[in-house]
Amino acid sequence: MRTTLSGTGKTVTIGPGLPTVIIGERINPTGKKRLAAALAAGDLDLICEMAKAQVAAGADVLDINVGIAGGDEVTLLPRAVQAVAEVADVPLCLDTANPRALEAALRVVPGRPLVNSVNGEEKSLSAVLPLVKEFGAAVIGLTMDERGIPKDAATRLEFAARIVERAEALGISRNDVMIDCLVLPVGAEPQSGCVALETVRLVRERLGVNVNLGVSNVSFGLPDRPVINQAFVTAAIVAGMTCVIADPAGLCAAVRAADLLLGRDEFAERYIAHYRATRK
Ligand code: THG
Repeated sequence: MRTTLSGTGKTVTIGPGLPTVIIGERINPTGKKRLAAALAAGDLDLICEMAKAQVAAGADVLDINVGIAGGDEVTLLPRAVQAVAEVADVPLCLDTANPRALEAALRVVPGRPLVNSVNGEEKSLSAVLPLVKEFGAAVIGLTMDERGIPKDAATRLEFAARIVERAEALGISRNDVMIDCLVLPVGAEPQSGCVALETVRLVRERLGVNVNLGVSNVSFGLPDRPVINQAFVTAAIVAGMTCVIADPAGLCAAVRAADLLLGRDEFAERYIAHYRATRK
């Protein structure tokens, strides 16, 4: 179970026993007025600054989402990908629901990217997986379909199994499929943390694939979100999560500490390097 991604300079491997890979989530205009306005004006300076800041804060991979109301992602996503690749040498994660924008970005992205994402809906499977195959990328599969996110771990496992099966039928190795077990805000849905953790355990054990979560969603609407995210990321790593989508600024130290405690960071090398690189 090894997923290997590359950027212009760095190669990153995701897998059990390896340090947890952090995908920086900040290049995403959702809830960010200034970023949405910059993107609408075709200004890519802000996302380049966000890219550099996230790598400095510990991001191993950078997610790029440029979806704005009325925006043309087919033009904007490849431009954003090229701009970020000029200032950051890490692998990129192409975050779009638009298959034409995905294809345009796959044509220009350097190295081996991660596609974010495919889901269990037939329309998504048949549009996204052939592109993943054609461009030799890796892909995140969401445990949901057009009816939404199942409330229980067993049904989420069924969605995950279907995505892995469809990928393999097209010749995509299960090493290149990572399953996002999806976590809902615990403030609104009290069992959502437990269900996500149970899904992580089941998917790892039954399907033998890498597993990720967008952890910041768990704390949505609650005060002091970083402390909730830090507690949850530790629990998720123990449950078998091998990759996390998050803001590295608030989370990287907790990830490094968890990796250290779980024997994935010999002589505390990465923990100490992160401390030195980020202390004031
Ligand atoms: N799984 C996968 N991809 C994902 C997610 C996931 N992509 C999107 C999202 N979830 C992860 N990215 C974000 C981006 C922004 C925020 C949260 C998750 C966010 N935005 C604040 C808001 O909406 O209020 C604004 C914060 C700010 O200004 O800094 O919290 O789960 N595969």
